Amino acid sequence: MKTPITALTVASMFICVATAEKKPNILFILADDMGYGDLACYGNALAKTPNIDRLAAEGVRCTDFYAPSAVCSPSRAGLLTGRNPHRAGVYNHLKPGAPGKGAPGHLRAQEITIAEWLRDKAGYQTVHVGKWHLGDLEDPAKPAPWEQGFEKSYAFIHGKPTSKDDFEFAVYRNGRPATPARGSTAQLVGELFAEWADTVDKERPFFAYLAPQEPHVPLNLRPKFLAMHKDAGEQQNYQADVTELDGLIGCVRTILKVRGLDKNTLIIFSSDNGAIIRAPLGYTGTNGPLRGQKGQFHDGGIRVPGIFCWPGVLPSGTTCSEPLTGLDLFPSFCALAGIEPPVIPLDGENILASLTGGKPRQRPIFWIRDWKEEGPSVALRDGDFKITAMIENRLLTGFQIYDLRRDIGETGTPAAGIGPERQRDLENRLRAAFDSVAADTVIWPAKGHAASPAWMEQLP
Ligand SMILES: [Ca+2]
Repeated sequence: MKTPITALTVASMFICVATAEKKPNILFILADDMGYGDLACYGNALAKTPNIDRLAAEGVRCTDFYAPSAVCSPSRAGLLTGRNPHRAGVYNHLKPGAPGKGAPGHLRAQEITIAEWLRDKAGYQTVHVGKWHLGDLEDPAKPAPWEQGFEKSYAFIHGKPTSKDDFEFAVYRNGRPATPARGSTAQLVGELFAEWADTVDKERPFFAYLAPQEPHVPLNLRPKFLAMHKDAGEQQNYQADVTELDGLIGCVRTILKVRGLDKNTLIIFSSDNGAIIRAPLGYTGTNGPLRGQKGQFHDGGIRVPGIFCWPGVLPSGTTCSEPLTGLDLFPSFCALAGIEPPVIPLDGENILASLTGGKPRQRPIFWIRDWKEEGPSVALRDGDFKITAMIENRLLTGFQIYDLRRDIGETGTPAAGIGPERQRDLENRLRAAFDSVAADTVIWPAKGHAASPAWMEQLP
């Protein structure tokens, strides 16, 4: 599968970008709770995911791609801002509620999203379709996608099942109030994206952010997809959902092709966090060889599929093993659009050259996990190593170091032999990353769920 990377490959990519008559279109598809091992192209023998596999076969499949957080809301805040989610004031999953009653945290109006930056600095058309989860859509005090740089937004709230294979939705087409819709989220995202694509101005580049909710529970139980997985045992329901999501990727590529929008278009596919694997609760996602699951700092919570497909520009059928993160999308998209990123603390880097092995990512990747119940903790990936620690009274304790190249499953104390110097170096890098983000963390004036970081509440 691995194709040798040559300097020519990297050089030609930049020449293509630099000489493109038009800035490239960017289409970002984000699955919800999809695990590292859920796709055929990531080793799942039961998965039927031909469209995503084709995306990987025609592009770069990343083996060490990380979500900005182990749960939805902070991950999405990081993906859209290029900043550690704490800098953007989103520490944890945001609970909805009536206006004024939900979690006080949200993506603040003053945060710069990649959508508004591409729209304002590079003239992009911007569209969002699907889940938002960065502030209650019902609450006018919290900026909605159409107030965060998306010229067009079809945001929805996933409601109750109306039948075994049908769900009801409230869809906010470019604003409030919402209108009802039914189906699966993959189906709905496809239909709404097609509706938008009919209105697209072909003279302007576009940035599209599609956020279906498969394979997050509740799972769709559509007979057609269940029948395709009748031999999958306890994975039947889950893999049926994954296959339905896979159909959306095929549908979206057809929509682009039919309308002549497929050329000069980079497609990125990823997930907001790892899979839940607690089979007794009916979830049968898999994180492949990784330890742990959604919500955790073992790689099963944060390492996710990451595919970059741009035929003719990025090499096809290659893998990239450089540690990369969704925080990198913002600065990378800026480079593609030929603009500078905003002069604010960004935690992402332009990884276009890293995708083809041309240049390693420079800084370590850092996460804060802010669950009060289990105690706040931090993690950092630096080269082959990952270091984790608990936060107690704002000090880091209980360091664990893993050598992920030799021990992908984080099975024990594999970093034995690392040497005291490298160990101290990793601890210092972890402290420095924590101090940088802690000094820049947003605190909400209102109290309530996710109103302030758990590690800050430990202080007297
Ligand atoms: Ca999620």
